[in-house]
Amino acid sequence: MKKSTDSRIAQCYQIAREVYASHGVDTEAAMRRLAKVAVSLHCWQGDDVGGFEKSEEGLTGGIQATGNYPGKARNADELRSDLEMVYRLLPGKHRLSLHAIYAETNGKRVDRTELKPEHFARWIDWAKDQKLGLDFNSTFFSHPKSRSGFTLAHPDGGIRKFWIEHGIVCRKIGEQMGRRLGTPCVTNVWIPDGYKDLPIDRKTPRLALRKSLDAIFAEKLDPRFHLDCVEPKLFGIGSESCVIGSHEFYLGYAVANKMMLCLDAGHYHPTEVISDKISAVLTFLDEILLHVSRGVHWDSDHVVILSDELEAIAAELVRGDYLDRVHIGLDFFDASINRVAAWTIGARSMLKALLIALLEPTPRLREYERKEDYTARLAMIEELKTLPFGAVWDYHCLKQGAAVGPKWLEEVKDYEARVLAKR
Ligand code: RNT
Ligand code: ZN
Repeated sequence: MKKSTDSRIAQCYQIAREVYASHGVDTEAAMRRLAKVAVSLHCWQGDDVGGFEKSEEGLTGGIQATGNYPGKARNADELRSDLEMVYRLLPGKHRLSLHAIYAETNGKRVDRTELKPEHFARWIDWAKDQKLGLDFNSTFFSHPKSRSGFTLAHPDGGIRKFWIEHGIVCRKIGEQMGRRLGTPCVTNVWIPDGYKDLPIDRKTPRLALRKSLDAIFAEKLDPRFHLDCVEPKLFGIGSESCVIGSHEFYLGYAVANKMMLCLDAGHYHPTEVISDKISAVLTFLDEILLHVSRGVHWDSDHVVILSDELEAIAAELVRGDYLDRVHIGLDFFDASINRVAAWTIGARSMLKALLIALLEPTPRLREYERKEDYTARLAMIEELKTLPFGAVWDYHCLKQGAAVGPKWLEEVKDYEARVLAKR
């Protein structure tokens, strides 16, 4: 049975290969390139951005994971087990993005300013064992000292100092991750600071944020091990009128300080898209991070699907030859469906979008554009959509030893019955 399915996949692929070849596209080269792309999975989909701190604080910071699907990971071992399941279902070798609240402190209360690389030793050992690279995020929310909704831009110098120290220790942790794993760790800073209603003074908190960031990033770290990144946002729940770390703020900061900017697909106006921003910001920045997400009305964090915008993002990365300058991370959290499936759907969609982009006969489209033949450009973009991309995707998954087609869902359902349902 397995054998005949495999040979059917191979047959379909042979036909698809010829179809793409007739458009001047080398499917083998596309699959080779895709196999080298690492997507950084976000650990926080596995437990609704809960983390393992012993605190009653709950999730704050203007983000929300809605739903109460059973089986969420309750500790790091469960989270790692869930992640192993996801990685098995994906073609290629990928990364993991951790948040500071996922520290393992042996049951001890360790405040955010006291965190050290040793609190991530088990994560690092595991990543080494699994051959995964790690990325990191400081956690500026879900903490008593962020209750007012302000952290690095807080009017109180003492509170700002606390969060500055947190930012500093997180860079040290990220640097250790990079050193130990031999691949640079991107440490991302996102803060929730903002006002629900119209502020009188937008200037003072922005100046304060700039100073706080300068203090966090004062020490230069070796880019072979560690890369700094800042993430802007338009609004959050409870910060609808003004977010201090806005797009313009951080774009300016990243350019001025030669560091990475994170573009989160859910952090802009509803018709504003990050696919258009990639080439703009990469004109001035060496590297960027993406938080691939999906905004739906007020929510910025729905599970990623193969949407027009996802295809557009991937197309930009390929057309602009940006794959080596863009770190692809995922950022969504849905507690209303099986969490392992949510990760898998999002990550596989990202990889599919990249494969579609890699299978594009870009030189031909470019030629139409150069000749101002916009009729042919639009016509071909539409024709390409129905080429047999699925046959190449299936074959790629087969060759990479990943689940083919919806088979992964059976594996997740089985894992759910065996493991998740017993939590
Ligand atoms: C919030 C940001 C941020 C978070 C994670 C949990 O709007 O997108 O990246 O989602 O840090
Ligand atoms: Zn994000």
